[in-house]
Amino acid sequence: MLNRIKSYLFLGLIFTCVACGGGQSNNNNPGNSPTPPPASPPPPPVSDFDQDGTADEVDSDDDNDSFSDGQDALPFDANEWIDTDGDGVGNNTDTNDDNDGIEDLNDPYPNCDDHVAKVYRGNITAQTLDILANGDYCAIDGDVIFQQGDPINSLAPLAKITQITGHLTIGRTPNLHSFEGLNNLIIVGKDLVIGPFNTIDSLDAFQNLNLIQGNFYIGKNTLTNAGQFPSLIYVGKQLQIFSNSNLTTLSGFNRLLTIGETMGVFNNPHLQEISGFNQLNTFKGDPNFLPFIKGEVAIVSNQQLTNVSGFSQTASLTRLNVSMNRALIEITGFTSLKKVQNQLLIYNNNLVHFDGLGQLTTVGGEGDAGNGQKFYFGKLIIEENRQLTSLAGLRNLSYVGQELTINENRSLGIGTSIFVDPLRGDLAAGLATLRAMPQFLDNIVVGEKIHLEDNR
Ligand SMILES: [Ca+2]
Ligand SMILES: [Ca+2]
Ligand SMILES: [Ca+2]
Ligand SMILES: [Ca+2]
Repeated sequence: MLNRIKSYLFLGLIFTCVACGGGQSNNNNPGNSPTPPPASPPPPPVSDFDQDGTADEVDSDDDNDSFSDGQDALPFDANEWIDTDGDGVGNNTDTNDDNDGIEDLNDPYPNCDDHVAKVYRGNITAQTLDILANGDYCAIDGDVIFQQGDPINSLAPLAKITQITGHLTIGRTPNLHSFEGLNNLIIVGKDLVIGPFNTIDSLDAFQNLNLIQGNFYIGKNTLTNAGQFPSLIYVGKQLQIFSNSNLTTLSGFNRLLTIGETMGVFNNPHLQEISGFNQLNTFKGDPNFLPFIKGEVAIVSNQQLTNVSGFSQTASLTRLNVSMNRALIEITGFTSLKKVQNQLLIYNNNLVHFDGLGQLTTVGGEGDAGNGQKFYFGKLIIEENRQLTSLAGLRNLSYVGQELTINENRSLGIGTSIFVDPLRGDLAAGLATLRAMPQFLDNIVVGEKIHLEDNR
């Protein structure tokens, strides 16, 4: 190959000379015009695995799965990033992550091969943390709790821990400046509580956290972004993000599939944007409490929040509550939401529109109360959104079980008032009026109560 390159260079030199005038006499000899130089060899094709326009050679995340190549066990497989046993099969595909002979489903410590390392049995506190540094442990059967002024300054002794069966609580530890040390944590068996903190500004160390079987609370911290959690697929109970004074962005959580109970984002005074949560499609709920199953998203009192986007796969919820976000001008997310079982409440925001909800067809339902009587449940309440000019977010709404209230949205331009409740009004007449209004579908059905007033 080298010789061929040399010969191209040689030929190139000759033809350069001809072109630059050294062969001037040849101009008088049209029969001796120079032959064109051979085409230079085509450049080797540039490999761009994830087709993001950045060549692999300079792309820091070749498969664009949000795990940088250095952190990614399988940097050319967007579905895999951890390979606990290093057998070349990523944990999401591998049915025995630690290759200990026990399948993951039957393995109480699926990422901890007890032939190689041990399970520490007992609770870990600031006083006992050093035990981990001196033993070869990969899991903790107990709680890990650092709080109330514990003097710890490093979580490095936890660096090999993949699983904590109990609670993990870290807050009020004034000497701790990083969560580095939790980088291999994959499973928390009970609650994960992060905060209060004013010494830590990144949650990046939780990059491999996959399952939280209890509640997940991020509260009273000075973080600017409480998002990311690129591995997290499951939160067994609640996810609550609250009172984080510097939080401006809540993004990420894009592999989160399931929240067992409710999700709340409230009292984050500088939060401007909520996005992400784009795989979240299941709120596990509790079949014993039908129809009031759990499964609520509440976004409340975030004073600088301007948009809620994301949640693009959430098809049904028990409750959606977007209230008292005084800067919130639009809801562009929830674009797959078809049904709200118990209550859709959009109250006292600065909303101009909530067009993202345009797939919503149903709020609530009805049941048989006996004696041929029905009972109705489910409320849609859109109230005191003083800048609201459009109800286009309700363009596919066809059914509200119990109550439809659209009230005191003073830029909405609906002059008509209707007040029908089960005791006072004529529901059929109210519905006829409602259906005749241009903003509503002609066939909307409301089971019990209609309240439209003061939407000037
Ligand atoms: Ca690329
Ligand atoms: Ca990657
Ligand atoms: Ca593996
Ligand atoms: Ca195993």
